[in-house]
Amino acid sequence: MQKTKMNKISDSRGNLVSLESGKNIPFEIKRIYYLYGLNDEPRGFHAHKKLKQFLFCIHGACSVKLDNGQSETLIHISDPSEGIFLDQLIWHEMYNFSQDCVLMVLADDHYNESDYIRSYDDFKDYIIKERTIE
Ligand code: T46
Repeated sequence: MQKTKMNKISDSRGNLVSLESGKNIPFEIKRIYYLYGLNDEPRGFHAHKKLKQFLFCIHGACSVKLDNGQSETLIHISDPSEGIFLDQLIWHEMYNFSQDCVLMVLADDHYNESDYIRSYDDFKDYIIKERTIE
């Protein structure tokens, strides 16, 4: 649960980062959404049962807490060429947004509310059940 550095193509005009399904993004991208105009209210506080995502802070900065049910990782993200892979079944919380923060998220599926686990207790129960089945 760490940041991934993407290849940055830089020249005198600035920087370019290319994101490609199945190459530096380990899934087929079906949806892109972005968050901006954020304030001091934290977001997230859920996990996804199946959805895989890649999160980029393409402007400004924020902090992301990731929790796989066994350990927590706190990541500060402010470099547009760095992304965070949000695998399925990772509880995530985002906060400390700078005023100019723009979070762009690539997802491997369309929006589906039934894929969300929005209670931490339910998340813990769910991963215990998943691990018992494996
Ligand atoms: C995630 C983190 C990183 C839609 O209608 N379509 C969409 O594609 C999305 C992402 C959300 N929505 C609706 C669902 C809610 O009624 O927009 C509303 C706000 O969503 P939510 O409270 O889930 O927002 P965040 O910032 O807590 O979480 C979002 C994503 O929902 C989530 O998948 O992983 O960003």
